[in-house]
Amino acid sequence: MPHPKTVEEMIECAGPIECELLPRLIQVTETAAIAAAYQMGRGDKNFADQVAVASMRRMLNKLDMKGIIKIGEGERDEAPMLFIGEEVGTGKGGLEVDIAVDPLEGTNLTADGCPGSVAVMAMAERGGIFHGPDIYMDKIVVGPDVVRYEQDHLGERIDLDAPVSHNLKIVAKALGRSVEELVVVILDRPRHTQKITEIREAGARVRLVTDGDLMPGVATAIRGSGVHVVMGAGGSGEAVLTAAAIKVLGGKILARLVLPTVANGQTKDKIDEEIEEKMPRLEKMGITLENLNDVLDTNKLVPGNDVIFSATAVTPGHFLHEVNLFGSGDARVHTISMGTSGAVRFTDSIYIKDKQETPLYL
Ligand code: VTB
Ligand code: MG
Ligand code: MG
Repeated sequence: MPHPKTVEEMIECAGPIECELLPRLIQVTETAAIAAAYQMGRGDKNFADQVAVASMRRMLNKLDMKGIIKIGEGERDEAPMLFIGEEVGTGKGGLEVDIAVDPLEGTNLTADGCPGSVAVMAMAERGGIFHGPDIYMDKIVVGPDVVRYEQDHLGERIDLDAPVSHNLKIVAKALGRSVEELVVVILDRPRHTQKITEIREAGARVRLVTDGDLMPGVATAIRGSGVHVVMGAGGSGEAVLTAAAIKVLGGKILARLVLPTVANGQTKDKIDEEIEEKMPRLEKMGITLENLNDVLDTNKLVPGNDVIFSATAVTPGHFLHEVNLFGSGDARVHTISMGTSGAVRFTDSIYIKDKQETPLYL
């Protein structure tokens, strides 16, 4: 797409999904986040998830589109709703969209009242979102400065298979700082012990998170968020959702599917068992033992040209405020949303039913 010269031209560039569905998408993540926020700190992660899923599904089914869930809550038999393959929307209008959802990313974080949970979703035209299995993806996520640096310095590239120190040196140079000044976010899991050691030995600082490596990935593309790189194996759905935002914001994600038994260092027997159990299903999605290890870049994860993304915080995030509840269901919510045209919005929405009862606060 040629670079538009003015904001007016930019708005003209927006595709039909961005024009028609982005304003609605914001409401979908907002309402799911509000539903989840009522369950914050109650120690019941499944119920918190359930109310977010139900809310998201109700809202999605009001939208004029033919939507198919490509990244969802799991397979039809294990997930009662928003399962992979579920059709959503009224079916009216001409829009055929692929959808990636994580109605409550960070269920434990919500149940414990800890920072980092969001309701999040992306859409693109049919075929625009990677249709992959719900296993892990190992990944590295960096912001747009790194992409520009790579373009200007041929041969210096982020590489999923390169030593951690190689990648961190490139990020440091791209950001005009030293490796010691970088912050790398990674899930605190035994499977990452080696990688965490390598990051520390390379000199960078580590921010371990108990859950939620999706929004830190988005944060790499936002200066001032305090996150420069995300590494490690997390959910594949989370990686695809990260890719949707990163595609719009101009950063870069490299990812590779990993079987949970492999990621978590199980014995060969356990790995073989998982291969036998999972491969038939994966092969239906075009994933074989030969291509399982391929590196997928941003465009492979989200090939769409009319991509939209929205995430509303439930609990406080790196750059979003938590949901505030005040007075019989009234709420204030903070969302980041964006579309391929390049329009990125931070919306601070206040829903008040009775203006006499609930005054507006700054
Ligand atoms: C990952 C991560 C997510 O859950 O999927 C994680 O990407 C589950 O990992 O952000 P484990 O199987 O190691 O627990 C999240 O942290 C939250 O959905
Ligand atoms: Mg989920
Ligand atoms: Mg999740």
